[in-house]
Amino acid sequence: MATQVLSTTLTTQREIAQAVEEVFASTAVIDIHTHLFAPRFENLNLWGVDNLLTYHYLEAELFRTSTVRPEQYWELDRPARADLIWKTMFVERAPISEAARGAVAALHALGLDTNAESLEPMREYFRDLDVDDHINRIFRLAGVSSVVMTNDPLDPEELPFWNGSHRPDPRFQAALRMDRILNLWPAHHEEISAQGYEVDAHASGKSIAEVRRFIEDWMRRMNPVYMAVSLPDSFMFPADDLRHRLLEGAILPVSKDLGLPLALMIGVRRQANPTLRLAGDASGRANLLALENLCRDYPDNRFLVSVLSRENQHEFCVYSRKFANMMPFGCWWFLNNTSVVEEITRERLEMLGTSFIAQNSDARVLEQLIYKWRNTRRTIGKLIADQFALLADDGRAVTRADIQDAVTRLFRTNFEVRMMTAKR
Ligand code: FIX
Ligand code: ZN
Repeated sequence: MATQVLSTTLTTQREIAQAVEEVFASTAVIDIHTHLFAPRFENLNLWGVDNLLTYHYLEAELFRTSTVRPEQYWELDRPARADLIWKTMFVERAPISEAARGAVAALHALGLDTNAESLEPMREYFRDLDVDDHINRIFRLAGVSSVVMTNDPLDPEELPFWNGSHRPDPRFQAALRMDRILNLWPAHHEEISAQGYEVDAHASGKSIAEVRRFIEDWMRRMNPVYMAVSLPDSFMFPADDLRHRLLEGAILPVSKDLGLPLALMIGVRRQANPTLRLAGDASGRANLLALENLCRDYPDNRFLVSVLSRENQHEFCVYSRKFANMMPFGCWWFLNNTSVVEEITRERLEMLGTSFIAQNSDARVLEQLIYKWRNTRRTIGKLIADQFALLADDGRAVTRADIQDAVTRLFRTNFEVRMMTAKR
């Protein structure tokens, strides 16, 4: 784009809104947290209409809409589950919830008939696709340049794909996820032993040092862009518990020494209703004193932080103002709905300017990138335009370059530059 255009002052609200829309449309984002997998992970790489419709957000809504009981639903194979969801939630009524509307937006963007009664024509469309081309097309449609996966070194389904050499796929970067280690040690420590590390049920003796060695080895294998853990609403730090010992003795030192951020995703109540499986998790208000203690006592560590409860968001902004070693990211999961994104992102723009990572998709199925990023551009675009219109009104000349700079920071460089290259 010509410098002249970039430096032209935008005076009216309409000019500003249009510039934001254009800048946003031409800026590819980095999606810093997803559950997508590169094609080399074979069946873990989820795409296509049956996966799209059996997304756990939709499954949770199905049980409110249909009389089918979870145990009956789980007996069905995936296409039958998708058929049931389509019939109940898309054919028999208008799919107006955010997740249902999202599936419509994704299918529509691919030119598929979203009023169809049967899924067969859609299945046929996906059957003929070349996966690699399809990924490139979806990334283009979604305006995404790369995504970060969620990679668990104790996940038995994922493990086989990390053996041996593999060519890195620049579209998919790794993130080393540690939920099983930090939240479920009693059930999973033997899997660490099975990989050749001397750990025990109480994380005593050599265990902590061995966890450190385990993580360092996996760092070399995965080359992750950050380490991550989701934490319950009851999370506290410091605490007299095993998680504290693992964090203090192994995870925080590795994160600091390797200059790799630790992502803390706080506030999930796992399996509030286990009969719903993946759809059975809920959220709870957390005590963010834990964050204050961590960020203050570990000033040389960098933290990426997302908080699940809406009720925590204002104090989360306040803490972000206190600690430059913390980078807030995204409107996570139950927050990723238009009304809540609007509310909390406006608050963040007002309190933090452009010093946060505005959104990630959390996509589990490839085509979800289309609707999740479409929603984000639509909702957050308006908020950015509002801030710039107020700025113009208050007497500062606003240019397209200012807008480009803000969008690039919020959706690319706050991660790419501030988080990834600060120390490495
Ligand atoms: O822990 C997480 O990373 C969560 O995002 C998931 O576990 C959750 O199931 C999800 O997909 C939310 O969007
Ligand atoms: Zn996630």
